[in-house]
Amino acid sequence: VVGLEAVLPTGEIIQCGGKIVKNATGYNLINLLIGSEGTLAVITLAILRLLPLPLQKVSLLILYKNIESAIATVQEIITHKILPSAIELMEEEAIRVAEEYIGRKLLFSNHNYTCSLLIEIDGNRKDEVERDYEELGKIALKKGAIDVFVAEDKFQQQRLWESRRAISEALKSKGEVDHEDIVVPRSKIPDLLLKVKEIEKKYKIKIACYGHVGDGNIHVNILRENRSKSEWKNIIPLLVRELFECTLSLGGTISGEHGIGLAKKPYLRMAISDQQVELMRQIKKVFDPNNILNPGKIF
Ligand code: LAC
Ligand code: ZN
Repeated sequence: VVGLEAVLPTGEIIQCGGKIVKNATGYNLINLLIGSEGTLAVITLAILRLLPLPLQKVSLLILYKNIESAIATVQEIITHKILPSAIELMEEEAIRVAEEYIGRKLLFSNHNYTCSLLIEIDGNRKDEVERDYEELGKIALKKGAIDVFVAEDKFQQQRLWESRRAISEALKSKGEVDHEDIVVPRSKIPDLLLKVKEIEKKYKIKIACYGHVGDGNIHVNILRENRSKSEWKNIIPLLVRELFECTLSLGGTISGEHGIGLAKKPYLRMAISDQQVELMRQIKKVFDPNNILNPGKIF
């Protein structure tokens, strides 16, 4: 985002940035507004810097018997100078629910697997993209993948990504879900997922993970299933706190992309200092002295 027009809660209209690719003029209000969850201003125009679409694109669906092999693959990719445009993790539970939701099986669903990686590689040269996905496939198999499916044509790629995109809605359709959005340094993903598995056992609760493992950002979905509402209400804060403590101790934080809103508000001070919260409160006051934009959110 290189430019914004925004209406302040006090009624003035401000312009930040513009059709320029560089800008170091004063504080970076663009990013402040982008990250403000609608609490500082109403954005009425955004100027985006567009990137040309890559000419070549390939998606790989890789199936694994255990999550450790999937994570080992991710680690190896990161150290191998291959730069996929996406590395997504999908646990079997999440895939199963998505398949049910869209009424169609994912490729390979007759295999016996517990998790998968969906990887996209793009570039402008076919030979380079091919070289990368062949190398990636080799890495995956070396790390214990059951099978690697390469989707070269658009239709197959769309089908794979459609399943991935359906997961969030599909999980919600199954009943109450507590949806977390934690992020850790990419090298800490194995520790984090081990902790999730430990929590799943400890609380005897079903947890389906999926998400942007290539960014260290995992969506942890805790499913209520048949548990009573009152038991659920007691368990969730304990469980979430334990998960967040681990996330923070690994150098991560409690939201990678969804924000704090109301749901994560009780946990904000686990992640940032009182001093920082106070600074943010002051910023909120300067922009919105009457507290009319998304009051009560974040803090
Ligand atoms: C996703 C949304 C929920 O990754 O962030 O599907
Ligand atoms: Zn996401």
